[in-house]
Amino acid sequence: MNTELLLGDEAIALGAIDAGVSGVYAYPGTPSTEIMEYVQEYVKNFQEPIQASWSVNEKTAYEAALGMSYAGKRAMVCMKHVGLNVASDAFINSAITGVNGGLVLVVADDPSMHSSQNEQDSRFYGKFAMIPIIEPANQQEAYEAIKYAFDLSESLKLPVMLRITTRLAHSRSLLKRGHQREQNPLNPEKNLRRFVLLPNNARINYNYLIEQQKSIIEISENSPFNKIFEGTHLSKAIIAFGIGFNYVIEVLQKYNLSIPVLKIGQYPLPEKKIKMFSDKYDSVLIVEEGYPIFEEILKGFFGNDKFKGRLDGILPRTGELNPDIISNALSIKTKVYYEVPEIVRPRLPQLCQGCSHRDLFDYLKKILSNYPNYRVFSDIGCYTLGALPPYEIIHSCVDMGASVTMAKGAADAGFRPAIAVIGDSTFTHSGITGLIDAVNDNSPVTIIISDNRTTAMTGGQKSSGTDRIVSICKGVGVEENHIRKIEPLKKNEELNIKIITEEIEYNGVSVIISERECIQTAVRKKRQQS
Ligand SMILES: Cc1ncc(C[n+]2csc(CCOP(=O)(O)OP(=O)(O)O)c2C)c(N)n1
Repeated sequence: MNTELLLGDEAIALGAIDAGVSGVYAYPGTPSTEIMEYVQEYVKNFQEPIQASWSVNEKTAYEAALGMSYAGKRAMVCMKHVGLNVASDAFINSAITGVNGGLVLVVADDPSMHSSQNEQDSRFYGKFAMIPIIEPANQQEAYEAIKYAFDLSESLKLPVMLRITTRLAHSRSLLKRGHQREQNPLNPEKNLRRFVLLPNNARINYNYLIEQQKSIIEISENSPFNKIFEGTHLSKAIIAFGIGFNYVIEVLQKYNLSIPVLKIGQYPLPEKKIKMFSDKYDSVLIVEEGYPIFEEILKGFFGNDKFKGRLDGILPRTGELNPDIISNALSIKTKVYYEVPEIVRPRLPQLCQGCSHRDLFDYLKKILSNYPNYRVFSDIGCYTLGALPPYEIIHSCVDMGASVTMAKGAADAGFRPAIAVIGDSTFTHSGITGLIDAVNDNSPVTIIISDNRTTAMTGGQKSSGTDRIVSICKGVGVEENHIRKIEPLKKNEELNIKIITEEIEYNGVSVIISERECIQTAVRKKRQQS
């Protein structure tokens, strides 16, 4: 057995490789990105026959994994929590079709919104789809949970979700590596109707999924991830979920407390185990990283006040937990280890010096000062920082792709000029369909694709449309003479302002592609060459 020092994300990647995965599909998103990066590096270094490619978005990633599972092989699909909103159609329906080869969905939630628009809790989705969820408490468990999840998926013929959060994804720990097993052979689904969700088949499958629930709960009752840790306290106990267990154990050990703990790492909830455990105590602290989903269920409609947690303010309602928060909930006054000096104040993030988005925003600021009451719809990527000083030139960031369609909606309302700013990766992720809507209605919109030839925000992964953005726009029907390319450099300012102004004045769909390589990627490439 080897020992490795790995991030939670890397532990998952290695877990999948060792579990005999044949395909890993993903779209980048913090804090899940390093899973695919590790697999790709491993495949490159060890020539493993594993398909490991970035998909154009989370839905295509999920569907590719489902196709691989249909063919009988094991597939893993990885995304951040909001990515599951994009993949949710495929995800929910895959619980109705079921799977063939093991299919594991890894979804990384971001409580406290370190790099996200919200802190939604993916366990809701798992419950919604009625499939098992595994929530590891540490890196070793994450590594082992992947094999367990593949086996569970293959025995139940259902997708299995593995839910992690930022702190586990992005912290390192030593772990013991097991053996690498063989991949599955090709063995396509034999039941030719199972994956055809026509109403007649879907009803049969759905009823079967409902029937399976009893046995899925029974598996949870006996799961190695759901375990009681005895303690001597007679009236107080803790139920700790996922990484919450890590925080709880740290506090109990540090302060030498002997409070009984029920650790939950597999859902649906093991109802009998929870009842048997909590019946013995007057007060049970519920430690969930994320929404108080199960606290609410345990409290019940009339609010059983034995269960305490985020809903009654013992723990904060929002944001990430940590050992200090748990200590306070257990009425332990914790020491502040360090004072943050006055000089250290949070600073707003900034675009890099030399970033191509900067020049574009300089142009837009100059052009739009001529339009009273202007608004610019935008999207998610480095360019979102254009909402902050010194630019303050963009006015929306909702979900990937929304810039194009929101600009269209505003144009439909009569708002002029209706401008969208979107990055190249976001454009191929989910901007293209909105552009087709705009073309179909000949909406007066100006779509500016700020193409830095990479997915910069998440660390510079390959962008699906590089070198093909013009042909994509042509292909979806934008008139050729209203697809304009500019190179955002100081020396081109006059020409670029003229081009952008012409297209803003045009009463139809126009696309401006502002193309210059991300400064970080350019520097990295240069370093590799020297
Ligand atoms: C549905 C969803 N998936 C993934 C992400 C993570 N994410 C944020 S921005 C972004 C893409 C950024 O690339 P691009 O649009 O090319 O802009 P750049 O950062 O390169 O300027 C990604 C993958 C997200 N916020 N939402």
